[in-house]
Amino acid sequence: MKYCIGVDLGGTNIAVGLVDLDSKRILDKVSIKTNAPRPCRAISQDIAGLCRQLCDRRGIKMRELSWIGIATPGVVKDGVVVSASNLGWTNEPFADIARELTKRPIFVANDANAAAYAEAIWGSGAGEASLIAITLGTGVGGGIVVDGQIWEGINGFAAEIGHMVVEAGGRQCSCGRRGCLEAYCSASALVKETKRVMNLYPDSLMWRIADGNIDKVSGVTPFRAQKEGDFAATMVVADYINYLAIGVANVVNMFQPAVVCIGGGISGEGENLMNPLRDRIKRISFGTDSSRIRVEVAKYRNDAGIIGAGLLGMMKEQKSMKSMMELIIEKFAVNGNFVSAVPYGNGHINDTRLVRTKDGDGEFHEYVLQRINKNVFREPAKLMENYVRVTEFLRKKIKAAGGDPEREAVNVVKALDGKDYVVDKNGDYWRLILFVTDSVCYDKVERPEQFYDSAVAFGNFQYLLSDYPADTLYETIVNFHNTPDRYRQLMEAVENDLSGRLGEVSAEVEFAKSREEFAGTLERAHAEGKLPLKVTHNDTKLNNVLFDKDTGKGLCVIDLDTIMPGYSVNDFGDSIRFGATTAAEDEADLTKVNFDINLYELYVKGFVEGAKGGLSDGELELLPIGAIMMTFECGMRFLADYLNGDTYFKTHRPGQNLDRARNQFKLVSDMEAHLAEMQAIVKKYS
Ligand code: GN1
Ligand code: MG
Repeated sequence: MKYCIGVDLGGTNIAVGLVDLDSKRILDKVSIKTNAPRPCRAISQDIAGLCRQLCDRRGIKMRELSWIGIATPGVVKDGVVVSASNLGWTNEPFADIARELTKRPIFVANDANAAAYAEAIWGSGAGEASLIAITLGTGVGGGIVVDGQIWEGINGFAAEIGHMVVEAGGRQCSCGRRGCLEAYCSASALVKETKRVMNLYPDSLMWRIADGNIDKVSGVTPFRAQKEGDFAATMVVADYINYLAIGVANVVNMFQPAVVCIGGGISGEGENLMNPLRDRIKRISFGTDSSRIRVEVAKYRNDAGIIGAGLLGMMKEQKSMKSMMELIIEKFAVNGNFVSAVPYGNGHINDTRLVRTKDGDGEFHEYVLQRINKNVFREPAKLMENYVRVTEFLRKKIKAAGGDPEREAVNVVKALDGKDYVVDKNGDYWRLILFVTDSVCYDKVERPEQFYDSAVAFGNFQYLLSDYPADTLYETIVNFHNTPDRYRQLMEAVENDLSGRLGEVSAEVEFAKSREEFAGTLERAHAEGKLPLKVTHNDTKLNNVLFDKDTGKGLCVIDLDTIMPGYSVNDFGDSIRFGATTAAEDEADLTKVNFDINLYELYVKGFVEGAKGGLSDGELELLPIGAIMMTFECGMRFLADYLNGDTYFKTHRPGQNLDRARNQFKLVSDMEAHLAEMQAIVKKYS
């Protein structure tokens, strides 16, 4: 285990968290009042005391801490707080004092910069070479991280993005100048502008939302009224987004960062804010290729300070991401030299990049590079052994059947040392596969035939593997689709309530509890001999099938990490939960989420055909239950992850796992109501 401590020192509270650097989580935290102004030594003593308290509580020694990182308000340069008006400090050698009191390596940074660092390393910019964070709070904060390093500027007070002028001679800013982004886009500016407009529009819905009391206006007020179509609110929001877009576009034009991350209270508006913002930025930024720059909601909210501070010790280890990619690609037997690596696909687990190389003749070659998530797959070397054996097996069968193994199977590129992967200096495993040229994958069914094709592909995949020696397969995730065990894990998450979110999800927890008995249906059928274990894929989402760009036909099944002994009906079911629906997996508006029985029927037809008679009567009968089971299980997994603080599935916005869970549970209810029809459809095709 690798631990460190992150300290979020604020004008009001000192929050201290014990961070587990392996599982990327805060294990425990404490906080006390700052009682500023107080001398740096007094505050440092409190911090040292809190660190000891946390270590004691978790039974670890202070000297086991890799380091302590501190996020503080004010200007920081080389561990010295040059000035911090909130704390009443000037030129305090904070790092030296804290080091003396804790005997641990100390790193100090400005709080906005630390929050940006949290996003850059573990948040929305993880794995990217550069990130710029903009925090929309009481003020507008900023942070720039390039190649794993915070840009502090020569005086230590970069990056005051909030004090970039977006309107010459515009609104008065608290800094004494006019027209700063902060005067338009901070939460306080938004509230002030909302009130001004409300006074001009006494009929505006915003009055009702604020209970007729102007003092009750918050940053949420105009956004809520705008959603209802209120005219005055629509103006306020459009204005707000316009100025924010100008600010972001300026940043994008200057830096071209891989990610711009928007945090702070207002970012809680989520896609309601982000979609129009992205549109506007696209329209007003320079040049044509800003499309690769991701504008995302921050992953961390209240914990950004603790996590960012905790990660400060990694600054030394973090080298340029690009050169890191280059170093990894050089170790594989690729054609030519590294050109680029850009994020690719929408997987929730591994980090995936599309890599281009260029050979001596100037020809480009494309590959897919993946960092295997060690948190999820405990033994990547064994996983890769499965992966290569299965792909070799499939290639032979495809060739024998007259197919094209280059395009219809996954092709692993070996490392120069003969291994099937490269291990980097952090101990992370990387694998490289050939990119299937002219192929695409889909996150949502766009044409019904696609779904049918994917069914044939997954059915056939099972058929091809039906004589694969199952006992030689290493189990990459134990109890992966053991639904009763997933239920148990959810109850454990409920019990621990690590993130303090239990209060929000009581309805969902009840939903799961009332289906505890159901959760064991497939295990019971297996015990009764009705449902055999087979070699299955176990992650049969539509976006795990590649389609031919030209013909539109299903080409190749990908994402082979979870090939293990399992139930055929679960492979069927996982596809249904993801594809036979009218909305994306994380659609938050449940009125848009409905089970689509026509798509279900198409899938049944394709899957049964693809399996070429390989499904027994018992399996066929249980297909509809498999669909409900996988949807229910996946919902429980999302819910458990939400309760655990979003440590398993990647998230791109706050509350995403909860939305995913609710979405899946909505589908479960729909399917339960259609069970008889679902069964009749299976009969029709068997
Ligand atoms: C994960 O890696 P990806 O995105 O294909 C998960 C599946 C879930 C799915 C939910 C190893 O799949 O089990 O069903 O997210 N994979 C693993 O979308 O946990
Ligand atoms: Mg995938």
